[in-house]
Amino acid sequence: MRRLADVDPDVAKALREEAARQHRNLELIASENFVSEAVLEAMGSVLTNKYAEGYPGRRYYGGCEVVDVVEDLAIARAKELFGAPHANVQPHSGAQANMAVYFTILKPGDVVLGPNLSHGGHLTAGSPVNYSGKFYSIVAYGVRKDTELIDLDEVRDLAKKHRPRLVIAGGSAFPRAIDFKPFGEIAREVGASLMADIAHPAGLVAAGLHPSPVGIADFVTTTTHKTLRGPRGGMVMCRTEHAQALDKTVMPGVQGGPLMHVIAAKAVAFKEAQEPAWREYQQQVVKNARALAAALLARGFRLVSGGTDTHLILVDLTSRGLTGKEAQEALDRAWITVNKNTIPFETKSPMVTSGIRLGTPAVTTRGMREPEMAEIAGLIDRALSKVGAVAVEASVRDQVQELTNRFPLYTERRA
Ligand code: DSN
Repeated sequence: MRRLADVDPDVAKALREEAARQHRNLELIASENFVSEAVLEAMGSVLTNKYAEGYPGRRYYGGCEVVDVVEDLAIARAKELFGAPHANVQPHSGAQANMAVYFTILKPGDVVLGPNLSHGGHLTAGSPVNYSGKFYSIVAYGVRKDTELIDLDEVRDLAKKHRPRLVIAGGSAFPRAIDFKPFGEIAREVGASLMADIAHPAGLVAAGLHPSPVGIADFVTTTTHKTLRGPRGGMVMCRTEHAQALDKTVMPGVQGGPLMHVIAAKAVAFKEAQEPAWREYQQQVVKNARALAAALLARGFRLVSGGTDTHLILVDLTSRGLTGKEAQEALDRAWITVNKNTIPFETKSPMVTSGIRLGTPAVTTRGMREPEMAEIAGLIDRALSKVGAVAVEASVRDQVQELTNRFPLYTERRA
C-alpha cells in the first residue's frame, strides 16, 4: 500500500503539523471539539467510495445493502438520543440542515422571524449575505439591552405584527439556555412553524442539561461536531407529519449522494453518547464553562449576560480597550485559540468585533476540569494585559504548552 506520506508528502506534512497544533494549543473555540479515534476511523473508511442516493431500502444505486445498515443505525440512535420521532442524518452541514427545513415549508418571499446575528443568531437565520436573507423576508429579534437575554415580548410583538410562516429559535453565540416553550406558544399563536437550531447545545440537550425543543418545535436542526462530539456534519429531526416532505427536500431537493463515511461516524458518535462517561463529559463541559466564566469575572472581564448556562461564554472587551480581532490575534500568538465575535448592539464590523467567544467542549474532552479553567482564565488575562509584549506572549505560550502536555491528545496517531 502506498501511504499518504509517500503519495503526497506536502499534505502529509500539513496533517502532521495540524495534529501537532491541536495537541499544543488550548482550543477554546466554542463550536469545536476532538472526536474519538473510533469516529476518526469511521470517517476515514471505505464508505467514502459508495454512492447511496436515496434512503435505506430505497436507493437509486445497487450495492447499498451495507451502507443501509449503517444509515439505519445512525437514524435509530439519533432518534433514541433525542427522543425524536424522525431523524434525517444526511445533511452535510448545519447550513444545509437549515436549508432543508426552509425548502420544506417555505416559498421564496415568505416571512421568517429569526435571531439577529450580532445578538447571537446564525448566518443561516436570515443574514443578508446568506441564502436565507436573500430568499426570504426576514424579521429579526434580539436580546434586551439591560439583561442581554432574548426579549420574548419583542418576539411575540414582531410575530403578531409580521405573521411569519416560520419562527427560528437558537443560534451560535447565546451563552444562556434557551427555553423553547414560549417560542412554541408564540409560533402557535400566529400559525407559524417553529424550527429550533440546537447546533451549539445539542450535546447538552441530549444529556438533559439544556431544555429540549423535541416535542415543541416542528423541526430541530443541529450539527453533529460541536458539543455532540461527532464528525463534521448536520442532521434534522422533525414531527412525523413532516418526515416524508423533509426527506424529499434533503434528497433530491438540496443534496445528492450522502456522505456515507460521515454517516457511519455519526452512528459511532451517537453510540458513544449512550455511554455513562459521555453524560459525565457533558456535565463537566457545563461545570467548566461556569468555572471559566467565574474566573474571568473575578479578573474583571465583562461577560455578555453576566455569565453562562451552557458551554459558551461571550466576552465583551470594550472596557479592556481591545477589539475582538486584536484579542484573537494576541491569543493566537500565545497558542490559545478563540474566535472574535460580535456582541449584542455591536458597533464594529464582523471582521473586527468587540468580543471573543469561548467554549469548553474541546478542553473538557482533553480531561481538563475546574482547576485548569482557573488557570486558563489567568493565561487569557495575562496574554491580553500587554498585547504585543513579546516576552509576555512567550511566557504564556510556555505555560500553555506545559498545560496541554499534561492532557495529551491522540497519542497513538501520527496525524
Ligand atoms: N461556525 C459555527 C460556529 O462557530 O458557531 C456556526 O456555523
